[in-house]
Amino acid sequence: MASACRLEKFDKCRGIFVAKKKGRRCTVFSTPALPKSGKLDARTVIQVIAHYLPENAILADEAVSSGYPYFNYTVTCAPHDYLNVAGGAIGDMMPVSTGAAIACRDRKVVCLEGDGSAMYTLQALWTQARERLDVTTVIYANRSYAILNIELARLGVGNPGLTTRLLFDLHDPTLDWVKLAEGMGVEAARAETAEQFADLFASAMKTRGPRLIEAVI
Ligand SMILES: Cc1ncc(C[n+]2csc(CCOP(=O)(O)OP(=O)(O)O)c2C)c(N)n1
Ligand SMILES: [Mg+2]
Repeated sequence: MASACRLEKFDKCRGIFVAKKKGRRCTVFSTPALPKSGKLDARTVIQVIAHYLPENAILADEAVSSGYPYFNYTVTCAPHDYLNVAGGAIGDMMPVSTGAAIACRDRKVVCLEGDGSAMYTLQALWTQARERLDVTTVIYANRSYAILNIELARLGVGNPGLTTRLLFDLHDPTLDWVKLAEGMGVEAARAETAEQFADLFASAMKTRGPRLIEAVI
């Protein structure tokens, strides 16, 4: 923090410090901690992202059922813009990230993408490679349309049959996101632990250009 900045109070509601700099009110952001556990899940993915996200990044969120921890874990992270899917739509955020990176060439774009949603618009990766766009895509590879199982439970379907369960399953064959991305000219790698994901994400934030990380959760 610059010496001219004087701390006033901690805003518990927003999780940020409020300070005064040259007589004007400003906020002070603190880098969120990295996760302690080696397990990779929706929570540890966003903890890593919140830790390394650079200031002024654009974060496009189509993490679907994995998206809920974003709001808890990013309150104190570097200020950024947040784009979210309009209700009921699917597959928006890979093209939205591509457009954001074209519009704002000097800003890092991070796309949080469910594996099922990604299948609707994965050709955006080819455009990102062709245009050398600075987009890091994180695929939440839960091998499922997980949200639809949640919706089914909300409808009171306690024990769906095998045929119904298979409709929401994305195994057999398992999608290989590393190969899919590499096949379109985008550098890619797979993470199965929080440490692996942290290394890959940190490296993606340090370098420019399209990257994809398949986070197996
Ligand atoms: C055109 C269209 N088809 C189907 C749906 C229904 N739908 C909503 S979310 C979703 C699956 C999302 O799967 P994924 O991106 O893997 O996220 P997860 O549920 O696993 O978190 C589907 C099929 C939709 N919204 N729009
Ligand atoms: Mg999924």
